[in-house]
Amino acid sequence: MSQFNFTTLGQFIIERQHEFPYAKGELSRILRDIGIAAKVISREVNKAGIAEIIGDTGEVNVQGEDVKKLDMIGNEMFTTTLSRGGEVCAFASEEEDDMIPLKGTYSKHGNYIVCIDPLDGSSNIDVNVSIGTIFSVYRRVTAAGTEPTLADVLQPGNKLVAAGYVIYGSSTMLVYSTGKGVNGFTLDPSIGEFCLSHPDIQVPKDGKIYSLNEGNAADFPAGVQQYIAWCKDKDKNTSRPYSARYIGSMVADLHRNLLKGGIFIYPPTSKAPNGKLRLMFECIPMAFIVEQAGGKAHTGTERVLDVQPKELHQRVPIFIGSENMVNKALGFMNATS
Ligand code: AHM
Ligand code: MG
Repeated sequence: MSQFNFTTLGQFIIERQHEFPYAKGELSRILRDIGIAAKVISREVNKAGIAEIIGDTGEVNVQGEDVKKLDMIGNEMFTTTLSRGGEVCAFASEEEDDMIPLKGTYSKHGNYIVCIDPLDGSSNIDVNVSIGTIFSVYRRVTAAGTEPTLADVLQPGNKLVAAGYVIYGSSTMLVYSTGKGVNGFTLDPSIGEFCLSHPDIQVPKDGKIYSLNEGNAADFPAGVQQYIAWCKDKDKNTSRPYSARYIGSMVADLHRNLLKGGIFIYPPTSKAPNGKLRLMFECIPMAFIVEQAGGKAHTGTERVLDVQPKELHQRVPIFIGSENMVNKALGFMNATS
């Protein structure tokens, strides 16, 4: 490919607008705004060490302003950007207890809801390891022009109109889907644009990587313990033993598995029967992306995208990634339940 022959995220969104469920340009503008917010967060992530924005809040900088943690910066960036547009009437964030009706001039008339985990993998922020942003977009169910309610947000994943993530890794990438496959864009810092680098991502049906926090194995259900033992068994025919890879950032672990094939599990544990990860902010959007790429995402009892959310910060266990690997793990779960 010539160095001048590239497609930016903005160009791609416009080219694909006709594929959107409601092709009025509103969703295109939301995706564009998310792309802009992601660039600003990427800049902040890159200078985190020198700008003293890791560590706790409550500090005051030399200008007398509060020093904000990166996750709060991410949160504010999205609220501000999405309020300005007028397509989004409400915003829900892993960083906020409640849903936030947006207060922009036109927000009430917006048809869309955006859910965000502004900076996922928080334990990795301070140690320069990959982190991410996860987003999802729903169409509101209450009438435009009225005050949005929790019913607008608490929709199952099978009602999503778009979802994606941004990974702040060795490069910054934005990966998203509007329900017509998955495409990945790499931020070219020299021109400040996300450029199409991974068109039509397909997750391999099989893989050789398993990712889970094995330190908690004693608290895992018998099915997960047996599946891990199976992953470690030697068998040339099935390329075992598999490799264990666990970054501790869901976005980074899943991004790798999406490209190379693999399974990511955050299982129920005896201490946390619903696992750790949030349905609305982490599991649903990532399940949407993985399914759109030909993979599978399950809670152990049902398809993640079919779970009817009951509360904003609900948690669910998750088995997600290459279809055959997820089926194998679920087989162990079923055999022991
Ligand atoms: P966070 O939202 O506080 O960052 O937590 C979510 C993260 C995921 O990115 C990651 O997969 C998981 O927590 C790791 O949890 P654990 O440290 O229990 O393995
Ligand atoms: Mg998170």
